[in-house]
Amino acid sequence: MRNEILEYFRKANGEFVSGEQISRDLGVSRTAIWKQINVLKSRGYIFESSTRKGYRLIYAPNLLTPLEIGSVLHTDTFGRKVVYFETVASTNEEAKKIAREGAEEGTIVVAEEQSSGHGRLARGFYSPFAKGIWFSLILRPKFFPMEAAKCTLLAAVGVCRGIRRMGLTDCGIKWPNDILCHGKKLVGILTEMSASMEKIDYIIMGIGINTGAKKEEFPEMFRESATSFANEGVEVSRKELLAAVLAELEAEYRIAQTEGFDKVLEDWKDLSITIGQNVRVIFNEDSFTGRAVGIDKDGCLLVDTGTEVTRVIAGDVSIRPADRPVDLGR
Ligand code: BT5
Repeated sequence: MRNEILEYFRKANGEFVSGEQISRDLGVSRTAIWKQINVLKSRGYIFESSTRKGYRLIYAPNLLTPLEIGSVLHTDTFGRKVVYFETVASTNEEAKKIAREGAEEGTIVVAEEQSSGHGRLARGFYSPFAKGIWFSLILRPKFFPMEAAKCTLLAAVGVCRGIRRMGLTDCGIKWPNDILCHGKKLVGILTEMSASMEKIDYIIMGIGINTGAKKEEFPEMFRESATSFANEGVEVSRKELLAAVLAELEAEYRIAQTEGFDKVLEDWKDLSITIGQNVRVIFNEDSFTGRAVGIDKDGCLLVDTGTEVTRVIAGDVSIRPADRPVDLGR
């Protein structure tokens, strides 16, 4: 009911709405409405009230509460269930916990801030309060575990499309699943899975999108290699961005579930900034250079070294433009 009440106020566009009118339309008592408005107030919403005219919404907080997300969401299942934290160690860890307890597909864990957000190989992921979208999506796909790696590519396609829709049209995917804008990292994605030999139990898609952090706020270690919507000069509503990303992810996931991954791989190539680039592939202490010429049906990067085409499997390797020194941030 709280969502419906909020919807009322949103439609009223800052004008007064009478409590009597809402209670009539929603078929609940005025006391019930009053109680819900008090809950909203306790969560940071500010109302002006007038005995004659009713209530007027003056301020809605810029947070990713289930209420706020619900008010702009246009998906069937993704994001319909939200587990919300103001602060949490890592949304991926929480998502794993609830997935083990049976949380259903499409559930998301969202936090305003992560104290131990992480990437691959236990690398940290900077996730300051309300300056980005830090969330994890739980999936229970029907395809085989060997297909799961391609979910990483699927995630990048959905996120990249959602971001472009919200105005950052210059972003693209760096293989396998970082999203860059003007050569700098805007998004990190960490996909984790629990599966037996023949069946996937769950997949967690952990996604971090920088929205509000300015260059000087990023930790020095990757200040030069990170970016955000704010840095790129694009103002964005976090909840609208999350809704757009979830809608694109849901659409792409549906295609993968019904038709397989061919279309996803095509979409990935269309959004890729890696293909056609001269890259350096780095694993452990070793590296080689070549031209990224495509990805194969398993999502592996194909790198033409001049003498052969090498198939690079995502995991512990990292790639960067071939002309960049090796010790720069990823
Ligand atoms: C990633 O790892 O980029 C995947 C990050 C996934 C984060 C999400 S947020 C929600 C969910 N909960 C989690 O705990 N994780 C997921 P990797 O490819 O290993 O890159 C990590 C590297 O990116 C770091 O070593 C830094 O150099 C850089 N980095 C850290 N924070 C960043 C940020 N906010 N923006 C851009 N670069 C960052």
